[in-house]
Amino acid sequence: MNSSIRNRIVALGVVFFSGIVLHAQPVADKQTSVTTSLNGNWNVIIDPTDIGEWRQVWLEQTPKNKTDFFEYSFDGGPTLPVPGDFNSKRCELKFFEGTVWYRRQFSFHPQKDKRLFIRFEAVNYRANVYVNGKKIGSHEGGFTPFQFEITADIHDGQNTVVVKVNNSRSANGLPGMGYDWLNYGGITRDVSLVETGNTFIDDYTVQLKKDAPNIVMATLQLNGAMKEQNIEIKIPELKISHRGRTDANGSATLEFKGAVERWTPQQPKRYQVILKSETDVIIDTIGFRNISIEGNNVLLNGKSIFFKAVNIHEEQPMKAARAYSKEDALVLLQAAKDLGCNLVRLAHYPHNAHMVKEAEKMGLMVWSELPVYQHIQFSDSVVPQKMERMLTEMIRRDKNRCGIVVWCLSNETYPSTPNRTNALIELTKKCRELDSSRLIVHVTNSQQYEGNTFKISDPLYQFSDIVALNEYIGWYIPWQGKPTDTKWSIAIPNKPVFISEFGAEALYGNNDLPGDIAGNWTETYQAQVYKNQIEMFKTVPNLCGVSAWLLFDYQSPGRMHPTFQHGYNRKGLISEKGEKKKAWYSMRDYFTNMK
Ligand code: GCB
Repeated sequence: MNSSIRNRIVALGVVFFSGIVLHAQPVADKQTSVTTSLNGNWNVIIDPTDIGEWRQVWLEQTPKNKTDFFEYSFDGGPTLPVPGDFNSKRCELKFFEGTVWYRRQFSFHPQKDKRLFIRFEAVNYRANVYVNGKKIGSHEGGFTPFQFEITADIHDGQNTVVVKVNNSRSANGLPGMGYDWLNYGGITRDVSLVETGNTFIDDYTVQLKKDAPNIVMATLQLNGAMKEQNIEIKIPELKISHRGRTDANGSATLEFKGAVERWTPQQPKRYQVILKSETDVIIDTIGFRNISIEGNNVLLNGKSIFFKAVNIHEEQPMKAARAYSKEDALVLLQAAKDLGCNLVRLAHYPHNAHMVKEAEKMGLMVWSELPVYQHIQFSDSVVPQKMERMLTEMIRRDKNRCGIVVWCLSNETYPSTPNRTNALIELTKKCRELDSSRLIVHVTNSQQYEGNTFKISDPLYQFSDIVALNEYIGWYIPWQGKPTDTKWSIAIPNKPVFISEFGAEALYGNNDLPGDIAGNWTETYQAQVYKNQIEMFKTVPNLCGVSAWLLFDYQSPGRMHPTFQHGYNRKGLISEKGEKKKAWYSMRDYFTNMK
């Protein structure tokens, strides 16, 4: 079920929930879905030895006889807020990687001819879900939504959901064992109950046909017994109303003319779109745009565009916590806007839906990425399956968000890892099958930099719409000549080139030590790296954009220098307290002085 919209039709009908009565008015007919939030404080059991599995804590047993006892209980223990990571909430969990059991009780009155789903916007990393003592399902992957139907498992009255959350790393996980950010675990995004009619609109796509400025393509998929229905798509502002009928599989594809004003960073125009079947109604806010490659250029709505970008981790720097809310999104995105950006690279996993929606509203293009990061065990047969599932979940959630212009499928994987290139080529094909309307990109760091020349020949670039590379010249690798004399030898010379990461570390306010020594972590050193990089950009053939690494300093336990890092990756242009470093000004000037 597509979430974005159902959240907009929240609180329709009357739902009794945890003693709270939510009043609601159906938008259209009575079968329209009703979403009830399960956010709030959940009881938890912290289980560092993973013994809760053996004790079957989801059964929530309590003594019946005088001689009975059970060595666990949710009652009387701590609570944790949902949504939210657990690491930032209790000091003993700061670096915890293991199991936490969450429990929520709620009261519910099922209605005849309705179906009920429990939906999680994200749980990092593994989730086993139990309703009223019965295992409903499990999910792996920390950054994409999932749901289970619980129509047959719900009671009239009091109900309980227990979720076993485990954020331990595993060699065949995505990401795998090693990554440069804090592994925030927990029920990190919203949880809701979604009540639908027997047959409902489960999925839909509304977008411009590739390369056509005024032809709208729409698909609609019903879920339920009444597969064949009359459907209608309306864009009231344009007085568009287009009718069709779903087939025996509950699917329909429509194509119609629409003189839409296209979405741009300057005018992020979006329209109310209404999708109706005989049993359901969806209302969404959708923008329309075309993104394509022509020769060495990236075109937005047929015009060449330069990506002025910054990388962002999903961390609220001032709270030192996983970002999850609209307010958190606005803090991060406004900072990107202030820097002069027109695109945000949401590194290195799909961020929450608020980030994507708010960026779109503000006129920021979005680069959305899978957590296929560095050390992935591509030769383990389960890894390609996990990649494909995460890809499907990422696209399904966000395919109607026109702000997303790039699906990035991997970051810095190594050509020498067994089965890497083959597995990523297959993933690229799958992505094109699911959505060929956006740019599909792989980021690599496999180039050689010798004698002031970059040599780029990763085989993956043949399958990527742009050549996207991370390079840290001036920081991890010293300059080997004047930045303006840099030479490029690119094995695939006819594609746009994007510098997806560059940068250096600096501790904000650290300006007294000599500024020409990397190990002093000064703002001056970082700013010089930026100035040199900006000079070097002039030498890059077919440059279609650059993305600084990164916006804010962020927590990364592997960054262990006690004076300068203290558990933070200090490559931020802004400190975790919101202070702008010298390099910020260089980058802002570069972006704002550009035509
Ligand atoms: C990279 C990675 C990024 C790291 C960054 C760094 O190349 O893509 O995740 O955090 O370098 O700071 O070293």
